[in-house]
Formats: sequence, structure tokens, C-alpha cells
Amino acid sequence: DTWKYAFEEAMTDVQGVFAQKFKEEIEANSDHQIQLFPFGTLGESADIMEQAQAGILQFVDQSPGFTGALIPEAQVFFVPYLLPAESEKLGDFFRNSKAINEMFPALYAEQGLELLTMFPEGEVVMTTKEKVTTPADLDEVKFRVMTNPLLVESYQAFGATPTPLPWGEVFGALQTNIIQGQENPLFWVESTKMYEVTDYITFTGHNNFTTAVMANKAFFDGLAEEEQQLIRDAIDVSFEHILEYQEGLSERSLEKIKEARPDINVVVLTEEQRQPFKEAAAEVEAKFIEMTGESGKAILEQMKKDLQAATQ
Ligand code: 6CS
Repeated sequence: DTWKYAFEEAMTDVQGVFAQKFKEEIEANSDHQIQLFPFGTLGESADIMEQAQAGILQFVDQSPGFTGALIPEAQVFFVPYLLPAESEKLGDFFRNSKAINEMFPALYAEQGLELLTMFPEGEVVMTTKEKVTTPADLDEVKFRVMTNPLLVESYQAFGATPTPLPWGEVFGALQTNIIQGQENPLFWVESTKMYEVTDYITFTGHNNFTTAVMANKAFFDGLAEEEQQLIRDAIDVSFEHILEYQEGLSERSLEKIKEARPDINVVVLTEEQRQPFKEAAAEVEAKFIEMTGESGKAILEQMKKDLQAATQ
């Protein structure tokens, strides 16, 4: 039989490389086939999630940036400066985190989803049309964020006018100046040519991009134990593969961007310049707890413990 797996990026992007490894592992170790659906083949992120919940797809990669409406606690990934921006320290966090591996699966299960893994996709940078070194520079800047209430809060706290949009609308909206900024990891800035429609790349250090892979839960629960193990093993191999694949990827992507757009401006905020952005984080954290109550608070506390254990 054929299992369908949709994701939010192109085949050659990070989610695509993960998915291709997963497919390779499943097909090498079983008679199952995996059919991959990259971005643009089945709709936006929200569409593929609906299809996975309905059981039309067996697997889906949806980033927490789009899962906030469904699972408010997933917005914890948008408390600024919670995750270290650099990816190096995140492998152990995602491998061992109790919040990720024990608490989140129960929340995804309530939505008919078997959470299989979460992994980092790289340091998030802002790309804008004007220079940004202070929150005041974001005043009047319509800044695109993923469709997630807490990200809206973050960018409000950063001084911008947050504009939630699905991915498919971002390039055009920048081109026509409906928005003037967006945030994403560098591989994505490069592969989607964000450098053609924005002129400044700013390293603020406020986040690393997290994504999540899940299965339709009824499908997964209906599998024999050996098949569930086959899937878990393929996920583990793909997880290690994607971390390795990303070593140096941000640096290489930045080089490619500079080659394609020699006059691009790259600004790395100093520790001092980051301070006002860091101060905004407390407000966002309070909002997160307001939105998610005890359940969110417990996840946030556990995440902090897990991060400390992984990064000390
Ligand atoms: O910003 C977004 O919407 C997209 N960013 C990444 C890195 N992957 C998929 C997502 O749709």
C-alpha cells in the first residue's frame, strides 16, 4: 500500500530532505510505499493539516507556527529568546525533552494526531525593506508572521504591525509592499528568494524555527506494533539525518544569498541592541500563559528545565 506524506516546503528544503529520508527508510525496510507531497501540491499548511486529520493523508509536517489555532500550547515555540537561536545545542533538547516527547504527544492526540517528532530548521532572521536595529525601527512596518496568535503578540511587543499570512501569499505581498518584513531561517530566505523582495537581513537571536511531523492517529493506532516501530525507527534515522544535513547550512545559504544579491545588507544585532527585544519577551510569555492556562504553564516550565539540561 501507499502512505501519503505532505509537508510545507519544497523537496530540496529541510522538510523535504527529512521526508525523503523517511521515505527511503520505510521503503528499504518494508513493502510500504511513501508518496510525497511538497508545498504547493495540496494547498497551504492549514489544508494539509485538515487532510491529515481527515485521514486522506497518513503523514503531515506542520510547523507549530500554524498549529496554534488547533493546539494553543504549540505556540510556546514563539516565546522570544526561549530556544537558543543556534541549532548546535538543540539536538539534545529535541531528543530528550520531556515537554516534546511526553507532554506534547497527548495534546496532539486530542486532535487526532500522533506526534512523531519535532526538529529545528535553523536560526530565525528578520528580512525587511528598511534597517532594523531597535523596536522603533519596526514602527509602521507590516511584518508577516505565520498564522499564530502568539507570534502576533511577539511582533506587537517588538514594535511592528504583525500581519498573519499563509506562506503562499508572502512573496507577492512583499513585492506589492502590502507587507514590509518577514522572519524565517536562512535556508528558506535563500530557497524562496526573499532577498529579491527585502533588502536587510537582521540577526536578532530571538528564535530557531521548529517543525513537527505527525501521523493520522486512527491510521497509526490501526497498525501492527512492528509497523509502528518501523515508523518510529524511520523517524529516528531521519531526525539524525536532518540535524547532520543542517550543519553549516545557514552559513552556506547566506553565502548564496550574497552571491545572488551582492548589495544585501546583513546586520547582526549586538548584545546591547538585542536587549529591548529580550525585554519584550516577558510580556509575550505572560500572554502565552493567559492563552493556555495551567496546561501551557506546565509545558513552558518543563521546556525551560529541558532546555537547561540540554544546553548547560
Ligand atoms: O514561514 C513559513 O510559512 C514557512 N517557513 C518555513 C521555514 N517552512 C514552511 C513554512 O510554511
